Amino acid sequence: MISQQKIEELQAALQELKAAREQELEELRIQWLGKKGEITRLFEEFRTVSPEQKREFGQRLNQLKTAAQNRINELREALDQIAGGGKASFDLTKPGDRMDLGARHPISITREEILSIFRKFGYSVAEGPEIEDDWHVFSALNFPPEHPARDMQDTFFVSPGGENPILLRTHTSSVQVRTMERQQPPIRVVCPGRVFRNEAISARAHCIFHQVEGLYIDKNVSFADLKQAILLFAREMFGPETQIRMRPSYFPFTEPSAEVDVSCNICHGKGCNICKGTGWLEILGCGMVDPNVLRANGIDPEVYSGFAFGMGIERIAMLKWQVKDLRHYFENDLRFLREFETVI
Ligand code: 2NM
Repeated sequence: MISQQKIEELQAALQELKAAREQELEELRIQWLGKKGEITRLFEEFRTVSPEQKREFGQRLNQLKTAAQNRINELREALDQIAGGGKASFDLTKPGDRMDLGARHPISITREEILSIFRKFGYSVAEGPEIEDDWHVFSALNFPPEHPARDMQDTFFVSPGGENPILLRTHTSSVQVRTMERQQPPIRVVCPGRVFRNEAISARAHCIFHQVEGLYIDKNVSFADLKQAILLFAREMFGPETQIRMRPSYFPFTEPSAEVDVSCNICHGKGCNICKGTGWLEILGCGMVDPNVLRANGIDPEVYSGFAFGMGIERIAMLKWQVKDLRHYFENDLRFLREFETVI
């Protein structure tokens, strides 16, 4: 005999049904709606119900059947959503989406090339802090107290004022000061890193850029040694035919000082728009380390001498790849970065 209670029990049980796989769902469907299923069996029993009860039980039974069908459909949809439950709802043979491949930044490529040339010459590589104090950036490098580089116009101060203000380094020479603090000559070191100058941003200047500076101190180091080191570097970097020329210059930390040009690797000296018709491109500054710098860093200038040089990585990279605007290096436009995908 079908009781109302039995139908209600089944209604409630419907809500508890769960299926984690397609096969479980099929078993539930057979159990509830199949030919030998629970509900089919109730419909058979229904035939024996007295005529006066038929109408009411018939209605309830039909409601139960519809609810069971709905519940099974609900479970099927849920299974389809979690990737089909054995029957994949997506095409497993479809090729994957292409992933964007990263490439090395031209500044990193150039820095590594510069460093590997100097490693070959026997230099070691040193790095140091970007946030520095006045001593390591200026005083130990023979910058007089009133030197304009110390001005707020040129230098970013973290905490200005006092004996030894904290600031962002304007060159990586500060790392060479730290090397001299730690180590007596012979010293052969190159220092790559980010430097900061309070400048208006343009095609040729940026307030953040990258440098490699070098320092060589030993007994009897001469200007001829400096010139040969720079010539060998230039030929490794820009090709064996490269010529250099030196023009007198001034830096607080070197005396004498020079600016170095390389022969234009585009027109080979004939004159083009890259070298502005001169046949020469400026690549770095250098000089013999001022005795005041050696003395300030505990090295006896009567015993030792040395040379130093500094170059901007952006500038070297611009010459190498004819990059016309420095801002490209900082904007991370993929169209620019992708040009270097195949370089390394
Ligand atoms: C330059 C040009 C000339 C330089 C000097 C020193 C140190 F620490 F020895 F004094 N480091 N780098 C130097 C000299 C840097 O950059 C254009």
